[in-house]
Amino acid sequence: MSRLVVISNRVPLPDKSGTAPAGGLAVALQAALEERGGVWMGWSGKTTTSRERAGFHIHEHGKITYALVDLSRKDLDEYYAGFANRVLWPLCHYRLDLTEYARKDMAGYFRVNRLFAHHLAPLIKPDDMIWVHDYHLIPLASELRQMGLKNRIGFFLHIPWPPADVLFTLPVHETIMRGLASHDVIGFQTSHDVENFAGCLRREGIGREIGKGLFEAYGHAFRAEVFPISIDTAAFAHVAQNAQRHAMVQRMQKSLGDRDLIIGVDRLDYSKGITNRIEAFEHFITNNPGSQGKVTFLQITPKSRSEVPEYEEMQRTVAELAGRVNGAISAVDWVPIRYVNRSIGRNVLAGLYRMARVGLVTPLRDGMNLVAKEYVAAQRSEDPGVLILSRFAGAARELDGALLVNPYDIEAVSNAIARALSMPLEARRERWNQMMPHLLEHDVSRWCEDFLKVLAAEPGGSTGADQAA
Ligand code: ADQ
Repeated sequence: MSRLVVISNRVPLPDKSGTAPAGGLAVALQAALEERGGVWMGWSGKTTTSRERAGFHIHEHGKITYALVDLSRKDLDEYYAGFANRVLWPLCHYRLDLTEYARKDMAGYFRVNRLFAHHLAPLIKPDDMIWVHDYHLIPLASELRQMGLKNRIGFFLHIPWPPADVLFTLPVHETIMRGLASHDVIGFQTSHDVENFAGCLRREGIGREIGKGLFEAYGHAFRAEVFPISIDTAAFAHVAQNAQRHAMVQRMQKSLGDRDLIIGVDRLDYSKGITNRIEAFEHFITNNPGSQGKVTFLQITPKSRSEVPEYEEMQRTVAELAGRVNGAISAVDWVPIRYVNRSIGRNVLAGLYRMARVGLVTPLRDGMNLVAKEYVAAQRSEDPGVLILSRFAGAARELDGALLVNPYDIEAVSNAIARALSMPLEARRERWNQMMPHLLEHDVSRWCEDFLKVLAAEPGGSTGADQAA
């Protein structure tokens, strides 16, 4: 079995006891690396103050070598906060209004990818399989190819891929497409993303589909397929079953009394539709006066990417909106929205999902959305809650027992809340049973195995045309 080399922007380094941080993706990739032996490389999370570039640290844990690169402030500003998070992230989430195409950020993005390639290349053995993760690292494979590496290289995109008209607003879209085409396998979350990608190839005559899921571009053949990411379903369900023992979960239950709980859990991000969601809840609660005092909406939202100005501003907007709604509707003994601005441990989170009659997951655009899957996995089989899910989340393609909504349509979401809260037990069980067996079978380990199987199997390679053309 070949060794595995994983590259992602951030690396979940095990703590001193060797325990990997919690989280399905980290656990699944760690397991795959333990089994095969290999390397996990990425940014160390540290910035160097010295003008000299990039320290490089190696840590060995069992069969895994962690290779961590420090970045300079300039690198981080341009590569991470700049091009990755102010260009590719909004672009892939269809937010052209938020993209900022600065030439220096583009240059920084390609420079850091080259830097990663130069650190990584000496660690690679000829039959290693390389698996690159996410939009921060699209050009890495083409850098490695230019250095002469012939290894199998796969790429998984965790976020959506946009249609051609959106992508082509990016001045360097051609280099980005060439970067993607340098892989042997590209994994997307949904068939819509693959269709969009194929459309981008076709539109400018960059490439074409030469077989089912097999493409050719720049003289290189590669696969582009759907691998919907998932969670560690059985383990998460188990954590949820035991969460009642947790003091914080008990306190929450007590403070809730016999009110129904609606839960929303998202990183603070404009793609998650948090303001639309609060407006939909406000619409529901003002138009259903009988529910006033009987329903609590808990929105848990840790800050993220505060170095990007849009996120700072959003922080204020969401807090003000929640405050305004509460000010207008609260009673002395009831606050309709509880807005919590921090990260919550997995055990408590699982317990809160389980307590909630409704999981309100309404992103405006989302690659997959693991919160939707976690909510389903945490439910009681004998009395499950109802998932309300945006049709624009990748998860909507799998979770057919959810109430699917258009998150831009405030009244429709409000109606879905009313429907979910009054749904009879039989209907709730039926819907949950449509989803849970699928999630148990298609968990994150299966996702990891499926991707690696395709990466190991497909020949791909040169189609004879000039790759440098
Ligand atoms: P994210 O945009 O981060 O991921 P998501 O898939 O929902 O979105 O994953 C978030 C994770 O963070 C979940 O596991 C959730 O439990 C956790 N989380 C969120 N808020 C939390 C809080 N307050 N406390 C503790 N944990 C919290 C990107 C893409 C997604 C894609 C994933 C995986 O944007 O579309 O599903 O990668 O590919």
